[in-house]
Amino acid sequence: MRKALITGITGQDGSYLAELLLEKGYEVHGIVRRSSSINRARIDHLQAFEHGENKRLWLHYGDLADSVSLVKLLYQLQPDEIYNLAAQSHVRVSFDIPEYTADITGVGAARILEAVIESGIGKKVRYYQASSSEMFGKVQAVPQTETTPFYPRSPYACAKLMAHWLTVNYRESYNLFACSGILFNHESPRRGESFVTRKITIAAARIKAGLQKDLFLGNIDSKRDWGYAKEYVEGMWRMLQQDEPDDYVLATNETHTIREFLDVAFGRVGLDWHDHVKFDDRLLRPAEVDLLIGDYAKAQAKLGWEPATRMKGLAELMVDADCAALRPQ
Ligand code: NDP
Ligand code: GDR
Repeated sequence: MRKALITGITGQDGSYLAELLLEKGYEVHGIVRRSSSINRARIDHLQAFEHGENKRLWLHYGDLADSVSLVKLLYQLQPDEIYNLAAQSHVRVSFDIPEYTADITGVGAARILEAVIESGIGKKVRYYQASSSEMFGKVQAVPQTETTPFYPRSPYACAKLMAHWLTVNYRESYNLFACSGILFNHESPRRGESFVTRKITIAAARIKAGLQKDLFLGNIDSKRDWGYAKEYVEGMWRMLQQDEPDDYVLATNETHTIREFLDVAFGRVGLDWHDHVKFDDRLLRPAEVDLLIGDYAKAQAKLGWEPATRMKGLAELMVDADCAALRPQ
């Protein structure tokens, strides 16, 4: 039975990836952080795998800030695959806590890569790094590919760039099977509630239900390439099944403004967003990423991966899920 370790298993992508790997028959281990209240809602439905004779899901306390616990865990588990999804992943917040973001999102990758080497599993393990289209930042070319120059525009993007280059560097220095997935925005009903898509779909559902009146947003003119998270974790897995490690863009090759996302989301519940959306300048970023659109041709050719869900279908399925969650069970 193949064994995988996921950092960030309690996050959006971690939960979908855990599901996928369990379906594929893996033994799955996840690192969870200690917090004062339990924060495992996204993986609660997998509890059946945590108990009984067929136990295949283990959760371990740990933190990307704690090197020794990482080395110990890797040494004890000897995983076949590691997916490093943990991060302080909010771009706006990274301007408020840049040092912490650099430490977890950037240096965290150094800690886990070094733990791979120190624990002696470097020869057999396959490593996935969750890199981001935010690394492209200030537009240098469209659509963005694996060879488009990077120009990060936030402490988050700078930290992700460090993690990306460390992944490339450990691959070249130690012959590690290490891949960097440069993923464009991907969303789902499990998306964190402070990211713009989920903030919008929750608001559309609540306003329709009479529970909320207004929605405060920042810049609604930026353009994003939005895909469906459930499909993107399949791409992560495929990267680690290749003969050679490499870096890949996963995207939809479509871009839309936040205004367009608002049109679809509010339209789904028969509302006009212009009647409800208000501007709040506290939600602006000191530097913005104006336009992201990704070319996934390499992933299509080498991994056989392509997205099935585009912005419209995605916004609709998210609104439907948020409406359903408000109905009495
Ligand atoms: P989330 O913010 O939903 O999840 C982040 C995960 O990291 C959570 O499980 C969180 O734990 C964990 N985490 C945060 N800090 C630490 C720490 N110090 N030690 C251990 N774990 C920690 O992110 P997503 O699932 O959306 O994204 C997954 C990864 O992919 C992230 O690295 C993100 O930056 C990157 N990415 C995401 C994209 C997207 O559009 N979703 C696009 C490109 C890259 P807790 O639940 O306790 O907070
Ligand atoms: P992003 O996603 O920064 O692209 O990072 P987010 O949804 O936070 O912002 C997208 C765009 O929407 C604008 N915006 C707002 N954003 C938020 N969060 N809240 C608002 O109220 C709001 N109003 C307008 C933003 O300015 C921005 O232009 C996400 C994260 O998942 C990263 O971890 C990941 O690496 C990238 O996607 C790819």
